[in-house]
Amino acid sequence: MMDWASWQPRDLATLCFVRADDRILLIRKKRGLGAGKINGVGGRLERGELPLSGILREAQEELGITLIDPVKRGELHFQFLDGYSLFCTVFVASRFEGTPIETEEAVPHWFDIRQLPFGEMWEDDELWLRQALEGESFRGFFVFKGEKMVSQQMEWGARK
Ligand code: 8DG
Repeated sequence: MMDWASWQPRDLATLCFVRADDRILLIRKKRGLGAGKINGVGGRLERGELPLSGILREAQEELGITLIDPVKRGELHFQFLDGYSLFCTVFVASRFEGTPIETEEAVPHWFDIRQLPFGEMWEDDELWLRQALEGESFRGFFVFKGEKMVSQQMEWGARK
């Protein structure tokens, strides 16, 4: 059993899911943790960087877009059995400026929100992504062995 109360993450990260009507903007990640997978934009924070600044920077670096008013929806806690650990703040945004372009880090893809590509995403995403897009807030606690989720716990907050 994990003692999440005293858990300290090695790194901090962010994610943002851009929703426009019935579509969601995702990326195919070309490198880093989760390379090859489909995910929201995001990445690890730089030293001293706040989650909001980090997600704005990542959206710019990965897709060349400027997020407008991303709203925090969730917090993800990942413990990997090799010792690595990561805390991730999850945002949802409904507007952005610019046109998503392929970069060295990512390829943009739009998906219908009723057909999210969970088979190509991290395993935990199916537990919270639909709800996050509907405006629920959440905290997730996950243990991974490599890319395999070995335990999960979800906590739900108020619907906004
Ligand atoms: P790099 O320099 O290593 O290339 O990139 P980075 O920007 O420092 O970090 P990254 O490798 O892109 O950071 C990992 C991203 O993956 C970060 O946005 C958090 C995200 N991520 C996990 N685990 C999971 C997960 O289980 N589900 C989802 N949706 N995202 C995850 O690390």
